[in-house]
Amino acid sequence: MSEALTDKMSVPAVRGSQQESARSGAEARPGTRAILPLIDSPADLKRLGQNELEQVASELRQYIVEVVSKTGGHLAPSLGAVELTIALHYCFEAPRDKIVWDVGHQAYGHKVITGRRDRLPTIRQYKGLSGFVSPTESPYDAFGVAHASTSIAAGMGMAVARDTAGEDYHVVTVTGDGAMTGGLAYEGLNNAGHSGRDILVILNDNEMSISPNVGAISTYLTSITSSKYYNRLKEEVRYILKKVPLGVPAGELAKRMERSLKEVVVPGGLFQALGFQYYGPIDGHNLQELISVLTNLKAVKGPRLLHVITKKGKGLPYAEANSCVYHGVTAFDPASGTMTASGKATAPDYCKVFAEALSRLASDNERIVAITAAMADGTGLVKFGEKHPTRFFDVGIAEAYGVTFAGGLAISGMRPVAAIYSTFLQRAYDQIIHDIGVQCLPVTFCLDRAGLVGADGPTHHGVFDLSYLRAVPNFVIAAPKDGDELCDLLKTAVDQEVYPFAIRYPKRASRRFTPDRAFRTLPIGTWETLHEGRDACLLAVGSMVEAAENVREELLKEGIEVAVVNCRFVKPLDGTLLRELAARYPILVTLEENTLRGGFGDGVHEHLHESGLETGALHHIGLPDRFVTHGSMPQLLDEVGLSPQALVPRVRGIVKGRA
Ligand SMILES: Cc1ncc(C[n+]2csc(CCOP(=O)(O)OP(=O)(O)O)c2C)c(N)n1
Repeated sequence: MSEALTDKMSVPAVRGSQQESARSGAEARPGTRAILPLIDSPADLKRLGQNELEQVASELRQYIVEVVSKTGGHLAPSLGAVELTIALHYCFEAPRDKIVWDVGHQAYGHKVITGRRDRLPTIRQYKGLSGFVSPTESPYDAFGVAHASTSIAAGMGMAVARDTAGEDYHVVTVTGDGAMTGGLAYEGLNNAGHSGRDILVILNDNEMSISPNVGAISTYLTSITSSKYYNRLKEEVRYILKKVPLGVPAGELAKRMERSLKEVVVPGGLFQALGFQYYGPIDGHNLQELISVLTNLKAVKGPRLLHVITKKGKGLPYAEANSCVYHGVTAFDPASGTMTASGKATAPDYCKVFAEALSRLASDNERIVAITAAMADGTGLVKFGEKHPTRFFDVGIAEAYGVTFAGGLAISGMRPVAAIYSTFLQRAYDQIIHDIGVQCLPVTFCLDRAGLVGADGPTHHGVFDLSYLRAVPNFVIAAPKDGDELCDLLKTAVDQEVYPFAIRYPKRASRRFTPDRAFRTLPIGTWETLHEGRDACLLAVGSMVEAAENVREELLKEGIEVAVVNCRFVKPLDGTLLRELAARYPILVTLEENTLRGGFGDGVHEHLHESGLETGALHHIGLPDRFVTHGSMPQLLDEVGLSPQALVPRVRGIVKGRA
């Protein structure tokens, strides 16, 4: 432990677990020395007694609140996992033992315990800690994660590698009940259960995905937690723990705990049928119980699943009451929970425009249905669900299923609109090709968070969709320059019955949105010349139209005249206009917030080349062939050369022949 860090931490008042647990009596008394500043690694935890561990839990929770109230980030998931995090690091020997998080947004406590306490205030900031879990950041981060439902698959890979090498470390996954709605989790359970390998899956069940969890699995888990088994176990464990305090090695405690756990295995449970020994459910905020059970489960062999019940947002009354809102937050006032407004937008976000437009279109067309994969809030579809409950489907964290489900709806005459973030649609690539593209089904895909997303970083940037969709025959791909055009594109998409149709837009203000305006149908494959020019023509897609107009303004001051074309259809592109522009302008510059590999610029190049036209004067601006880090949008745009201050000299250089 570092002796230098013994000062009492100043932290806001947060309800700690010990207040729930009269037994522990561990509430830090005023004047008590803080312990968290002494925890530099899990080894430091192992030297603590029960009361001190309870105090660490309380301080950890307060520290997370203190930091996230300033930085923003994922709050409620991490607060819910505090005791579980401490118990895991107390019982297991990470990094030798592998603790594999799922999604990783609940791992702020894990970061603090594993030597990153002082850097937590840099979380999600440029060059700071990642908001998720990444082996490049720490050896304690066993596997990189941010998309859901991967933990069991990754853990199984580690278990097989361990067995192959004849080693003997533990593999423990921490998998949320939301993550359990993803098919990949079941592929993992299926494989692990059959293999008989030693793996411990901890099901962190807080009954919440981001929104309340959905589907039969969620109902099944609730039926377990409300069953007599849970209550019996609770009583039994409490009884044993009362009699045998923590710290007693093996012996009586171990024997009695094991007997109790075996007795409460849910008969015929789903997990048992999949080859897992099921244990629990247990209270995920009772440290003593967690530590006792985990200690005992270390000695059990084979695939085991421990069902742990936690409360998302634990300790902060407003976050507990509204964990959906406090799942991910901007900076907020810790006393009241009031979040700081993130700037004054002149127009509503694209996601809000999309939701309003879809509701309007659905009122006129009963065949329109909306699909989300556990992102009802993020995609703006909550209101749609309230207005059209029978035409709204939250399929859980199941993007692949959602896409094929949309295919089934479309082939049966419905007009499905699947609203899925660009980054999460990557999960469904085979479904996009096999179930939608090949059959040319008129499914509308609305890809929110297209382009760079800022603080969530490389796992979440939506910068591949133009490339991965452009490769699929039959797809129409479009990107609006503003909110009004998003409405028009959406109308165009749902009114036609011929093609799969993808519309991508960023998480940003929509520039212009005119409520109650009549939507227009746009001719598919047409571009729009916004400004004529002389020296060059900027071919801009979506978010880059505004950037191109800004470049034009700036360069006009220097006597350089660049045209700006809104290339709202990336596929099919406007071949007639493109060939005309290629003949008219000495320089063409494509601009896109997508990787340059296989993106819009490549499409323009292919078209000119296939038309037998010269491509020498064609330049591309877009994202580089590397994963872009996390940070604020201005920082990231600057880093990749797409910020206004970077674009102006880049285009000037191209026009003047210096690029
Ligand atoms: C493939 C994928 N789709 C959607 C998301 C967005 N997402 C982030 S966290 C989350 C909910 C996860 O719920 P759970 O696993 O229960 O963890 P909890 O937040 O409740 O701790 C969702 C849907 C994601 N990370 N990955």
